Amino acid sequence: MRFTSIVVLTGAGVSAESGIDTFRTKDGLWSKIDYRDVATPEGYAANPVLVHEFYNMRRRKIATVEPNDAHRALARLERGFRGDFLLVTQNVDDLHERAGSKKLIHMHGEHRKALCARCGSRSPWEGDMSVETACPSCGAVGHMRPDIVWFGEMPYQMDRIYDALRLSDLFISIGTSGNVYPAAQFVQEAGRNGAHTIELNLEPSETFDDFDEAIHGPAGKVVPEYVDWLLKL
Ligand code: BJW
Repeated sequence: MRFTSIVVLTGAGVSAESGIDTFRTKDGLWSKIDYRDVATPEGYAANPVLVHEFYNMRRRKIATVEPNDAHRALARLERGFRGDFLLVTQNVDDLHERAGSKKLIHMHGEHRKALCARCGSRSPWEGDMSVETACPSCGAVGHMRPDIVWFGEMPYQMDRIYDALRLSDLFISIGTSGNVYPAAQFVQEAGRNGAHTIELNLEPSETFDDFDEAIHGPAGKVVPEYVDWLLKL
């Protein structure tokens, strides 16, 4: 293996073949609902009932789907690679961990966690949530929200992610349109520090020109093929 440190970034496209909606494709979530209503702090303040309904529906959905070959291939890469490895996902589903990934950061939060806006505690969460839900830590009612990073909020563990990007010699971006920052800038950060950068996506992303190399096709096909090739180097 000629690489010593790999960072993988995944987006909604890696879970598409498992049956999870993407955001910006023709039939994606943002074609059905205005993101300002459900994915901003202002939308939540204006209509928390709508926001809870939106996330309850999506939390129920992830319990009905399974990881696909792309998730499994990334877990295989983590197990088989001897250097430093970090998987950064923008996805809020749990399909990477269910496929076996362990060195993983959910930079945009997780469906299966709740955040108390009053005391700041995070709790594992399985069922529905409402404006009447009490915080398991402080007991306050009416302050529980999905532990999801909305527009205008700071994504999680950015220091750890940028440290890994700066040390990486291979950056792999999978199933993301490159529309949302700061994730859309990771390719530049890794490339500036000398990493080889590759995009694996159904189609050229918004940041396609920033990559050294690209393979376009469905993640369930191109990711296992690329991982097989990497592990044979
Ligand atoms: C397949 C496939 C198959 C389909 N196989 N591929 C400039 C600089 C910095 C920030 C900004 C900036 N300009 C504006 C901002 C602010 C804003 C932003 O980016 N706005 C843009 C709209 C312009 N960003 C923020 O507010 C973020 N916070 C922030 O910036 O804090 C300050 C900060 C600055 C600098 C450093 C550090 C901090 C927070 C962003 C929060 C995003 N939240 C969401 C919703 C919550 C999750 C949820 O409800 O589920 O996260 S938005 C949504 O987009 C979701 C996703 O994680 C995210 C990315 O989408 P993704 O994954 O790329 O999905 P799609 O649908 O766009 O693309 C899917 C791709 O897959 C497509 O290309 C398909 O072709 C492909 N595909 N099937 C392979 N089978």
